[in-house]
Amino acid sequence: MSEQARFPDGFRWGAATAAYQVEGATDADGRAPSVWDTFVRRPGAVLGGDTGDVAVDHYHRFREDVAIMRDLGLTSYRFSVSWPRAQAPGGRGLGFYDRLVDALLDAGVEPWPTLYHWDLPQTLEDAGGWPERDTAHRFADYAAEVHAVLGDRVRNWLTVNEPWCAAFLGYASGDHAPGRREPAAALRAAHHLMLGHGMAVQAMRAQRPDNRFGAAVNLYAVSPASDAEADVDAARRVDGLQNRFFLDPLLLGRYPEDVLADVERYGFAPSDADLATIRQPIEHLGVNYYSRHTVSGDPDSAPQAASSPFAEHSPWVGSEHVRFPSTGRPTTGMGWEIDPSGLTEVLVRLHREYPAVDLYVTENGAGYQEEPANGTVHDAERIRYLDGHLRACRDAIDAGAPLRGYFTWSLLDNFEWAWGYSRRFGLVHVDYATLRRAPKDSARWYAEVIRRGGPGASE
Ligand code: PNW
Repeated sequence: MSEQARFPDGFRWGAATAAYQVEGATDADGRAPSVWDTFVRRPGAVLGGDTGDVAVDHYHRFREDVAIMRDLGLTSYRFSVSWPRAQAPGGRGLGFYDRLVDALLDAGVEPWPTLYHWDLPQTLEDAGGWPERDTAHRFADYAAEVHAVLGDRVRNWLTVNEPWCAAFLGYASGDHAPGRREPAAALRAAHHLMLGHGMAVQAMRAQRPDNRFGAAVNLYAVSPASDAEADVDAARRVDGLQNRFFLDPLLLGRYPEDVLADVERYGFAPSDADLATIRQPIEHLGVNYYSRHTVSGDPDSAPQAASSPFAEHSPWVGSEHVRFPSTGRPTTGMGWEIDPSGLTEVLVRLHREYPAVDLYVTENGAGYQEEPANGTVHDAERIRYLDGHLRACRDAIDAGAPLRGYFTWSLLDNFEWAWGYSRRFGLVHVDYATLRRAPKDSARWYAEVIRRGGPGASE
């Protein structure tokens, strides 16, 4: 590929996972069930009836996994804390994260916890879940409990992961847990996820003002399928609900007027006091980027399957007629179109249109159905995907975006939500029968990128 793209000194090189996707040990420590433990048992919710009961057993194998990170030369590891595990009786579950953090620090890997990666305690869902305001208060209490234990050793924190997915796949399309299909409730869920973020940052900052806080949002580049008015308006709506509905409250303290108008019939009425809480000063924003949305306003154009193998109900609350026609670009094994230039676009937009915060790509990667050949996964397609997106990061830095680090999704193959174990995102292959880990070609390639400070000339 093209010439060498070196990154600034101090740039963080990481990989990411999430608790329910990797830990397993769902009964250990007196951990109570989360909404995902419940959802995976609903017939037809997850491909193949897969569950996270064992996942890749990271709970028992974390020392081996930390050694892999050290061998790859990762400087940072993004993981999530399971809320029901952390709140297990007697603080036993928090002990796991305490040991994990110490193991990471011993290996010279900076811990980057995310407090909410979709595993709401089932008891809170039974009380109404994220559409209820009380859940935001409970989240802030939980955040303070975790931060009180780990905040002395962990400097960088992320509150919620991808509130768009948690709200609109969880409560509108029903593709993710808790599998509800209630558009008005989904809007309240989105609001309370962001309110929970703001309250959690307040609570943690009160404990340790010097730590660094932020949220991770999933952003897309968005373009209309044509310059027809219906397509341009559909792109505005998708950009509105996917990107600006989260960025504007978090960073500007207001909801976008056009989106409020799009969702008017659902009676969404956030208060100014809540918006002030949501817009806490934050030090960083995590950007999860996978693809570009090309959008059509023509309800007869072909829909592009996105959120689950079963996707039938729209997550696009207030804009249910939007469609995602294929542009013919190559796709990953998820059917998601590959477009690195969209990552540059997203990062540069944040730099130009929003107040300055440090930016981190907190997820970026490619999922495939793949198996080893003679013991190794030769994942040239993943390497090409990652190389292209790292060069896109470099372009964004050249354009002035304050990008400080990059976490690939994922360190290990793992439980891919509604897709079960059928799609693999790892740099490291996991044999699900034996749980044996084996680095793919992409793991060796990434280690070399880190060693050289950027993707090389000789790809
Ligand atoms: C993100 N969609 O999930 C998550 O943060 C990860 O846990 C996940 O494994 C990764 O991306 C790959 O999927 C998403 O349908 C799941 O729009 C679904 C969608 C987007 C992100």
